[in-house]
Amino acid sequence: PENRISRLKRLLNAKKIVRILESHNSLTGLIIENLKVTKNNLSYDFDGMWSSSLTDSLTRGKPDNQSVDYSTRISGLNEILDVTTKPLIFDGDNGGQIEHLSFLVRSLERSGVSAIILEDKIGLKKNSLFKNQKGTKQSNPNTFAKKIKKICTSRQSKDFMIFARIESFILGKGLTDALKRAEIYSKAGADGILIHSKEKTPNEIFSFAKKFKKSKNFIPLIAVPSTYSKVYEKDLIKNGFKIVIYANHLLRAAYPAMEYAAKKILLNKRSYEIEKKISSVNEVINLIK
Ligand code: SPV
Ligand code: MG
Repeated sequence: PENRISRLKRLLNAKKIVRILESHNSLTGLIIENLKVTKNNLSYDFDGMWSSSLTDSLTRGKPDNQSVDYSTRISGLNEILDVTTKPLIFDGDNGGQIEHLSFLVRSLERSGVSAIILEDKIGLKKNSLFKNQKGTKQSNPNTFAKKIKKICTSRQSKDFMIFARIESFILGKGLTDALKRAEIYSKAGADGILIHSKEKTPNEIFSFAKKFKKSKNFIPLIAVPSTYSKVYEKDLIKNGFKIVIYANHLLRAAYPAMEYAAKKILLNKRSYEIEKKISSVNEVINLIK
């Protein structure tokens, strides 16, 4: 676990951008672990995994509102960690009660998780990508800063990181509010800032980055380009981002493919028609040696 925890910090120091992909089970973890592509004689792979509250909930048929508790999520991620070596970033939602945080951090560190991301929202959790954010409330920044401090004092490993996720843009609060929070969270000890957005373009997160880069409290920035998916990593790098998280793509790939196969079998009353679109039995039985 110690080696894996430190690996993310080492990657942050060594790479222009750290590329993270969502993993919701061991098989998806293995894709991230093993996949390499070559383009123009250069080889590319993913640097690590994102344990997403959204896909962890959906795979269990539950909404992304903390119906799936931390124990269940940690037992799932331990299965992923059993068969992989790359670092994992944990989506901690809002962290729950401050009094419970040190136990969460202990469990994550014991498993070898490299970082937790906490979002500055309060009350019943609702996924940030929903259009309607009515009833969603943002925490008082100083109250949220106490959670950051709590994690800093609870962690055993100096390399376990806490990233603060700012939801100001999601809730329509704007740039000034986001920047004020970034200063407070950075001073509280956050190792990085996830500036979240559900716009179609990265304009608002780039305007945030431009201003925050000038601050003496600047810390590395994290982007989650789920809605602004046209953005290239090179543009994120240019704007000061150090981590990109592709937060839900393996689940979004798997679900329509599985539903399509099920539909084909139902329509044809046999499985022959789907054979060419799916892995052969031979491929599947040899997938894990
Ligand atoms: C998740 O993947 O669970 C996230 C990112 O928190 S988002 O779905 O954009 O809220
Ligand atoms: Mg989440």
